[in-house]
Order: sequence, then C-alpha cells, then structure tokens
Amino acid sequence: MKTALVYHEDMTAARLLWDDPECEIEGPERLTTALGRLQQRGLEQRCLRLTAREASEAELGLVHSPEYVALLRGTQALSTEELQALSAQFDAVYFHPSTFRCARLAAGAGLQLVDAVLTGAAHNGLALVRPPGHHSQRAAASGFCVFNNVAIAAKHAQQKHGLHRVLIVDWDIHHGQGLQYIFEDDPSVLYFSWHRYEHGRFWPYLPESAANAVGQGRGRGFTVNLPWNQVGMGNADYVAAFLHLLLPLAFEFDPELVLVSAGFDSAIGDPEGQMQATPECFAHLTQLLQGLAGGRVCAVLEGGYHLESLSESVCMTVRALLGDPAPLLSGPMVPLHSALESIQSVRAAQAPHWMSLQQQDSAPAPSPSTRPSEGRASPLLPGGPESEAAAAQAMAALSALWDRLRLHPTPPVRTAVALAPLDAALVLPLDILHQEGLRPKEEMQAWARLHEALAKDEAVTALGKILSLLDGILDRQVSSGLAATPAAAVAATLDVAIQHGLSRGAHRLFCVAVGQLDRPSDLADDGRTLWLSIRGREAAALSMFHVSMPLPGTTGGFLNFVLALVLPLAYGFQPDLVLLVLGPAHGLQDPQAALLAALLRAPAGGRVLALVDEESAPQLVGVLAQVLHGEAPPSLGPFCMASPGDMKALIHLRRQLEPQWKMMQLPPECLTWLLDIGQGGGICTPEMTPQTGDWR
Ligand code: Q9C
Ligand code: ZN
Repeated sequence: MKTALVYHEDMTAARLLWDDPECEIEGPERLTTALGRLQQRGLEQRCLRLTAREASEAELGLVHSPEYVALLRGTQALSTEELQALSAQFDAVYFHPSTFRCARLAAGAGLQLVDAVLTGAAHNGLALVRPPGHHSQRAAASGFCVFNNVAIAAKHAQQKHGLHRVLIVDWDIHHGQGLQYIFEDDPSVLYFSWHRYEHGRFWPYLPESAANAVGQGRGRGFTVNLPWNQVGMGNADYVAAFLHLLLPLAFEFDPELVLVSAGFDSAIGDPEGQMQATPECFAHLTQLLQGLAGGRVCAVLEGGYHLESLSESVCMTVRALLGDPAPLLSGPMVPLHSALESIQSVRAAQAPHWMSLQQQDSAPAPSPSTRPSEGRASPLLPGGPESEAAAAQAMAALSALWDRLRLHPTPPVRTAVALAPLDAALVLPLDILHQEGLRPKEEMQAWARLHEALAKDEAVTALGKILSLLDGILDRQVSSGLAATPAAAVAATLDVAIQHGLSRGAHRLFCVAVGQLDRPSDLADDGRTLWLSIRGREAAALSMFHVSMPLPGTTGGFLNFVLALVLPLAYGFQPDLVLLVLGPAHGLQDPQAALLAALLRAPAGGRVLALVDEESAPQLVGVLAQVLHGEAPPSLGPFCMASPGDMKALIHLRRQLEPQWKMMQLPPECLTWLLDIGQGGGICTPEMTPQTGDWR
C-alpha cells in the first residue's frame, strides 16, 4: 500500500502582516507542527513523499475566472497597506506577497495527489497545504481560502483522467460554500458537507448551508448539507452521520474517486468548531471511506486551528490511509438527539433523490427541537472560550488519552493466516506469520473428544493453528487473522474459539456467523458475546446479544444491512475481537464478504479473525486476506434497491434493538411512521421473501 504525502515548505511563507483577530489563527505553524508530528510518529517516512508543484494558470482556470487569477497574480507586488485594503474586500481573508505562490502550490499539491492516485503511483494520499480552499469561489476569496484546491482537483480528475463520478467529503467544520456553488448543478460530483450551523447563527451565516439545499437542476440530490445545530458533536455523532447518511448515498453513487476536504477544525479543542470528536475518529472516517472507489481516497487539508488536535488528527488520517487499524473510539457511543434530528432532516430532504433512502423513510423532517441544548457529561467538554480552567482540564484529559493510545502500539504483524500451504501461497505476499500447530497436543485432544467434528487429524491441526492465531490477536502481536477449517468442523471450531477467547480474557466477542451455523447452545447470554447470524430463517432479536436475520438479496439490501445493522451493533458493542465466520452455504458473493470484513475492521480496532471453510474458493480467501491487511475491497457492482421483505426485516430488527443499541437510532418519529406504512399501523412481523435477485 502506498500513501502519497504531498507538501512544499514554501507553503509556510504566507502569514498575517497586521492585527486581525479573525485571521490570526491561520498561520504557518499549522503545517510545520502537523508535518513534525508525522515525522515524530514515523508516519511521514512510510509515505511516498512528493514535492508540491504550482498549478498552472490553465489549471486554476478550471474553476476560477481569468480576472480573479489576474487579481491574485497582482498581489505579489503590493505593499502591506494595499494588501490589507484588498483583503478587506473579502470575508475573513488576508493576503501576503507570497500568497499567490502558496495558493498555486496548494492547488498544485491537490493535482499532484490526484495524478499519483489515478496513475497508480499511490493508492491514496494526503496533501498538506495552505491556504485552504473550500470557501473559495469562481471569483472570490473567502474564509482564509484563495483557490479552491479540491474543486480544481475534482475538475482535473474528470478532464485529464476521464472520471465520471467524484465524491467530495467535506469534514471541515465550516460549510464549503465555494465547493457547493461550483458543483451545485453538476450531477457528476456528489458534494457532502457537515458544518456547525446553529440554525444559521454561525459563519458563513448562509441559508443555503441548510439541509434543504440539495443542488440545482440536473444536480439536484448531489449536494448534501448536514448542519449541526449544536456544538459538542462527538465521535458517536460523526460515525452516525457516516453510517446513516453519507455512506448509503456514497455507495449508491459509486464514485471512482473520493476527495476529502480534510479540515480538522471539526476535532476536539478547536476554537472554531467547539466540537468533541477525538483524533481517532478521523482514522475511522477515513477507513469507512476506503470501502469506496477501490480505496482511491485523496485528502487535502482545509482548516484546523488547534495545533495539538490538528496534528494528532492528521496522524490518525495518515495511519488509516497507510492501512493501519484504527484505534478504538473513546467515550460513550450515543449520538446526541440534536445530531439525530439533523441527520434525519437531511435524509428527509434527500429521500426523493436516492433509492437507498426511499423505502426506509420518506418520513417528514422532524419538527425542530424545542429541547434545551444538551451536553455530554464529559471531562473533555470545555466550558466555553472564557473558561480557561475548563480548557486546561480538557487538554490534560486529551494528553492522557493520547498517552494511553501510545501504550497500545500497532501490533508488529498486521495479518496472519492459518491455511493449507496451497491457499497460503495464493494469498502471499503479505507480512504473514504462518502459524504451525503450536498448541499442546493434549489440549487439542481434549477438544476433539468433546467435538466429534474435530476428531479428524486435519481438523485438530487446523484448530491448533487457529487458537494460536487467536492468542496472537489477543496478545496484540497480530492485528487480524484468516483461517480455514474443514467444512464439517466450522461450527465446532467456532465454539472452541469463542470459549478460548473468553477464557483468555476477551471482554466482548462479536460473532458474525454467515450461513448455516447455529449459535453454540451452551453460550451464556451475559453480554460478553454478541451473536449475529445472517441467513437466520427470519429476522429476530432473541435478546440484545442474540440477533438473527436473513441474508438480503440485493446490493441495496446488503448495504442497508451492513450500514444500518452490523456496523451500529459493532460500534455500540466495542468488541475486543470480531469473529467473522463464513459457514456452509453462506451465500455471500466475494465482494460482499470483502466489504463486510473491511468495514468490520474499523469498530474492532482491526482485530478481526475470519474463519472460512477449507473448500472456499481461493479468490474468496485471497480477497479476505487483502482487505484484512488494509487493502480496499472490490466494488459490489451496480446498485439495486433492497426488496420490501429485506427492508421489513431490517426495520423490525431496528425497532427491537434501537432502545439498547443507540448507534442504530434515528429519531423515534421516523421509525413509527415507517411501521405505519409498512404494516398499516400494526406490529411489524417480517416475512421471508424468496431471494429472487434484483427487485425494482
Ligand atoms: N468566529 C477554514 O476553516 N471566521 N476557514 C469565522 C467566526 C472565518 C475558516 C469567524 C473562518 C474561516 C478553511
Ligand atoms: Zn473550517
């Protein structure tokens, strides 16, 4: 996996030359601190280092008017007084004699990154740039932004590389109104932005930053605005926005490239955003996006003004791009009511334009909350800008958190396999620890006596390898594993693996069992294991830790099931380990199995052990090994809407489970409404629909 890191130190030249409290936060130390931290963590050294080039005037012309480019060219020769007077013509902007060069390098860095990824020189990457770009418009600078780096990169990807669908994810805490204006009538670019909004009372104070701005003309539905109406949004809110809004649309859109307007003023500690998401959250967001576009993710720095928080968040983003597993998210995974209201109002506004939202809810937007603003009881919540003690306390808590993270370094081996030699040969080359039967023979024989299916020699040998692999994961020597066992022994092996994991001190095991596999009958329903079986005959939650559901029959149904059920369960449960078992007649297509394994890595801190039967095709085994290793899963193929039966099953489960599993939540009024249309107001009982393939 190659990750490009594009930079040029000349981008540190521009700085504020006069007194302006609004602009003083955007300084050169933003870049030097972030880069320094990447070096300190050994991350910069693992990247393909590229020196930024200047964008040509023709390239700037992909987005900006010739007059505006000429105006900027002219700033190089202006006096400080003239620069200050010109700056005052724009909103929250300052110019410096080096601004034109810096801004051309910033735009050029984005182009170089896109070229590296689309020519295959790199898989993904980050451009560390300033000035930022997403507020910049065809003929206007705004909000520290001069040229719209990401917009230019998107147009370039289309014109020079022939791409048809580009997704822009703007996770900066300000609305990238420049990006919105440039692409609002363009259905080939899907623009998603979340932003601090507070019902219009936050900069840039635009009505078009609201959820009901969905694009114009043919571009309707290709602008997605998620306004946050309260400060204090955290990890649970950001992940919920991805699972319940961005990712369903993004998978349906099926982009060929993902550009991230990667502003980190949405992270904890930032004076602009006043949000609470911790740096690891950006590793999760990045990893979730890597399921799209064959992993072609290009992140370009936008805002981020708290140097410590910015630098850590940049490191987390680069770690995820490099394929390292994301650290577990800290804090309670319970979205704020205000966040759910925002997400739901966007789903309602976008439902006419997206199949993936249609059956689930074309529910009316919830009426605006009359609740007083909520907060989380958290030592990390600063008391406001004036509360210095609270801010200091928050920073102390942050430092402690990062120290804890450093105590859990990435395991030395990323993926280990226990496979027959022939299969292993197909899966190489990876940094593989090929496990031999390292277990005491007596232990294996004891297990074999208990399980008839394990009595055969080869099953015992396989089991020995699998238990060693499990130990490797629990001891943090190995991140993820892939193992094969004879078909007849899958269930018994899983049973032993669960018992072994629990006895080795795992606190929470999440078993995702696909195919004809029964839940071990002696498994205690004590919250230490969460059992999800797929291909259950019906959708049923026998307890909050014992869920079964039929395998959905279409791409849309499968995606709903992963995004609305599997990942919310996983994020809520915070497992030590995920056991993903593909049992007899599992029915998953290779790309589906790969996506499931790839996405499950994020909530599990990378600790996924996939268990397949020995007869599985080498292609399946190969693609599972690759995604567990951090490579991107292949595309699921064309999007087909979920069948009504699959939707009903999902809604039924969500209704049963969401009181306990808060990450599954949408505002209550939405699901009630759904059940009304689904069942004429009655209780929803799912019915099986035969899997007849695509349903339209
Ligand atoms: N106190 C970027 O993050 N100032 N630009 C707003 C509110 C402008 C932010 C004033 C903030 C611009 C790229
Ligand atoms: Zn910003």
